[in-house]
Amino acid sequence: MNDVPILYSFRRCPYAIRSRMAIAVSGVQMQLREVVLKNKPPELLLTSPKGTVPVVRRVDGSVLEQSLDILDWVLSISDPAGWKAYPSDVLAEMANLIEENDVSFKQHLDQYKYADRYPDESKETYRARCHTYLQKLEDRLSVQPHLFSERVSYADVAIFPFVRQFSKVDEQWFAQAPYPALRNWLGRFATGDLFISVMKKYKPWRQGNPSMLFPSI
Ligand SMILES: N[C@@H](CCC(=O)N[C@@H](CS)C(=O)NCC(=O)O)C(=O)O
Repeated sequence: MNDVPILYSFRRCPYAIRSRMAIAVSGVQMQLREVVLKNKPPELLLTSPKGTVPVVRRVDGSVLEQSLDILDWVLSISDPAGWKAYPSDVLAEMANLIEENDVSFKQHLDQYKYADRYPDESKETYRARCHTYLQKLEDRLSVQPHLFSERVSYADVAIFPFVRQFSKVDEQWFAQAPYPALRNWLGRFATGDLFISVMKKYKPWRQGNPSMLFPSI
């Protein structure tokens, strides 16, 4: 199996979900190693000492330690749905929207999700801080079905798992929140075959376990 890249992943991690979606759509096959974050296998830490997932170890031994690098790599090999088939100025706009997600929205999301760990402010205050970004997404989605056009892009896939996390913090609140287009977009992704296929459960990997090919054939 030395000729197949290795993916260290954690099922519910939004960064890992975006990577698995891109890997699955590209068809670039990997050996999936499901990780328990509280008990990381030494092989992961040897491959990438910073200890976050997702991580890909390529066949030549080089390591990708950032989810977006994994997306870029597999889509550069195969991008059958044209997720990155956009003009360079649009790709730059996508990169900005993703960066805002990964930097500020993610921070507000964590504070909202784990509000009990951040007693300085109320859960509602943390949720309100998520609004500027979510409204930006809502504005885009109220004029087109996906963030940058009629069809799915790299940005939709990179951002969707985080909006999903937001929606799950208080599902009742989200169901009546002022984000109808965002809800619709989220619902289409969350019930789509691609997302469902990448959420399959795998047992945590340990040295000596048989390799699990992902996407499975
Ligand atoms: N910038 C990284 C972030 C990855 C990340 O933070 N992953 C979380 C899980 S969602 C993690 O592995 N945290 C380490 C831990 O909880 O020990 C990426 O894009 O891949």
